[in-house]
Amino acid sequence: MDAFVARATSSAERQLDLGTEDALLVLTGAGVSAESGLPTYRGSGGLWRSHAFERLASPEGFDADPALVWRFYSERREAALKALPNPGHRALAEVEQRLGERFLLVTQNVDGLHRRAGSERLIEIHGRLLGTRCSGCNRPESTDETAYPEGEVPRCEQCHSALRPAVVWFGESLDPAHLEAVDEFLDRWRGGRLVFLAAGTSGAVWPAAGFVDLARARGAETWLVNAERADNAGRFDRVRQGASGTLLPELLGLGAS
Ligand code: BV8
Ligand code: ZN
Repeated sequence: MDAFVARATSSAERQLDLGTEDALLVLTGAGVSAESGLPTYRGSGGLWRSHAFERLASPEGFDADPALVWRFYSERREAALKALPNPGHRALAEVEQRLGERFLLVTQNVDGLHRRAGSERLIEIHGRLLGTRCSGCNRPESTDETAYPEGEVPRCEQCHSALRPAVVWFGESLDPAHLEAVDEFLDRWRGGRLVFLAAGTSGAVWPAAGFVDLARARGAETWLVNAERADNAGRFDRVRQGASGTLLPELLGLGAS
């Protein structure tokens, strides 16, 4: 039977029933922020002003037209600052309090809503929208909520190169320390009940799309909560189709908050 059409039957099936001895690794994507009013990458056909996301979110795109890329990120900063965490974000912050070091949240989202919901055991593997760093020198990354006016490209006070959003672009490697932290967490808790839960992600972007396999390799139970069929759905033991704002509190045994 195709896991994707599986509908929750008994309450045990409906909930993860995480005990204090269990460990939980969560991976989230744009779908978790959809109910906060932020567009997903797939949702908008992957286009912004008819430019492909991957084109704008790339070093080549920035070199070709830094002002256009800054307009793209400035609009997303404005939207992210207006948005509020939803029950899905809050459920993950709450279960972190319960599980402590047996919990780790890895997000592909750069919108900052997990942090605003109170998540601390959080790794933003694709960076953060509300951060800026230099494209030319090792100027420390700074928090920056500025939405730069059309045509403006901020410059580095140290080397005058163009500043850029502190996100990981397509073709750029993730921080190896982040990938190590995922491996360490899976190795540390592989002996007991280890659960990998992915939510609101289409499984289209690597290496994040492969984390389910890293978890399976350690004998983890793998769950997916997603509104539509995900590219890697077949690699999950259990799939719950629906809105993360509803299903995450339910799955984690938390009343809707
Ligand atoms: C790298 C930051 C070394 C910027 C982002 C292996 C195979 C094929 C390709 C590759 C590969 N390895 C590397 C690549 C290349 C590339 C890649 O994966 N390309 C894809 C497109 C094929 N990966 C990279 O370049 C990575 N770097 O690997 O470096 C290297 C380099 C080159 C070659 C080899 C190795 C860097 C990837 C990171 C890029 N930066 N973001 C920015 O945001 O502007 S990725 C960005 O897009 C997001 O961060 C996120 O990761 C991704 C979007 O995916 P999702 O979050 O899953 O969102 P999506 O819209 O797709 O899906 C949302 C889902 O939610 C949908 O299914 C929908 O049904 C569901 N949903 C909607 N509403 C709800 C919901 N679910 C529940 N509730 C709801 N309410
Ligand atoms: Zn600089």
